Amino acid sequence: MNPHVVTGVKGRRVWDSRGRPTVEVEVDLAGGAVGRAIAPAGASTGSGEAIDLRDGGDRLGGFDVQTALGNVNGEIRLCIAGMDATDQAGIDQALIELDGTQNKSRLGGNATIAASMAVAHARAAAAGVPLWLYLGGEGVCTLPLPEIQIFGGGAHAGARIDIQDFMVVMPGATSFDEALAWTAEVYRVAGKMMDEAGKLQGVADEGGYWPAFATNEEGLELLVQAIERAGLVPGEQAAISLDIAATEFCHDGRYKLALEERELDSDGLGELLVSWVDRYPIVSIEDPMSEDDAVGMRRFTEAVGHRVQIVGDDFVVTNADRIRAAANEGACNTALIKPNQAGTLSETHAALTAAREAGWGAIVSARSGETEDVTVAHLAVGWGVAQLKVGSFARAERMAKWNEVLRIEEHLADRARFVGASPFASLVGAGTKWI
Ligand code: 2PG
Ligand code: MG
Repeated sequence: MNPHVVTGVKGRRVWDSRGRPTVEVEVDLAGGAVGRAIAPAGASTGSGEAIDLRDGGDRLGGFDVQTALGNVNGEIRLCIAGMDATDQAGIDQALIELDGTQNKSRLGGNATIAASMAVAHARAAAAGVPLWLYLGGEGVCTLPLPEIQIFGGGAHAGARIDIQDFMVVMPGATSFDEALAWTAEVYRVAGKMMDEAGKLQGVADEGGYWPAFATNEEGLELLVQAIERAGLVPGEQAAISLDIAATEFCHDGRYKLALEERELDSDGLGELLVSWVDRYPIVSIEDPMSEDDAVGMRRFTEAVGHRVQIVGDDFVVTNADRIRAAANEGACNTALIKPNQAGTLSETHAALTAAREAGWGAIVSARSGETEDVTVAHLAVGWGVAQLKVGSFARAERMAKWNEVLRIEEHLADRARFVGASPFASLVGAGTKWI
């Protein structure tokens, strides 16, 4: 018998970093190989994402996943049992057809992505190699630039500050290991500075500091100081990356910065962000405008897309068609790639391909609700994606991913190629030394 035939599919309820239920799927193959994967969950979600199917009601805050698990252990098991796990595209297509909706709302994107990723892990296990090596083959050698959160805000910190992610990247580092060590220092120093200033209120959803800033810009100032006090040169060794997650504070076309008691229109928000790009070493801005504000996104990209990476998250939701449409309109120049937004691995890869064909950059990303599952680290390396975003530099669900890439870098040894500043190579005039 073909050892790659799926013989077992089991869904179980496990728990994520917010203490909420989530879906784990285990797939058995005839030859004895087993693959396992867990669905993550977002907090600031785009309306076009695959649906994270929850039971509703009062129990567990309505977050239980018994319906999704029932789908895994029922229909999904019946559908993919007997299929060949080496045919990921065929299995994913079967899941898409079985679901039959545009957004996986019937089976649940959480059920389908966990099943799809578990299949991939099972076939890699059958080949006796880790997933990254299975996906990329022996030629794989690229280690991504980590994008690491220092302060958390928005939906990840009770909307205490409006901007969601204040992150750092280390384009001046020469290895993934060095990028992490530099980030560790910035994270430590920033925490100390916040504590001394009486501005530290614990950690947010993704492990970044939960700040008590008076303005959003204070986060940028503190970040630059922390980079300097960590002994790094801002704009040369280290730079800033922001996820504005603007959908979260956009109401009826107006952007409400609650912290500063200011309300801006699309142009006003654009001008504010451009003024930050002018004054701080920012290389990347994600979701600068709301998911509905295509005009704002296009105008902002037109204004500074040559100076900073403009990342679509809610705006393109890891969807190949949306990425193509955005690219045609000149909105964004980089796609955030989150497997659970798509709902299957094949659709995730199709989104990545669409981004590459459009000449865009790409960032593989985890979600704010995470677990010990490290699939995204394997996807970033295996698919040769130049950037990886998994939250901050604390909490095991984040560190598990960073540590996994370290192991891969060690395995690759002399063959390892850290991307460094190359994701920003085409940007000009951002006031940073390497571009
Ligand atoms: C994002 C992610 C990760 P969430 O907006 O990019 O920071 O958050 O998973 O809540 O969508
Ligand atoms: Mg985002």
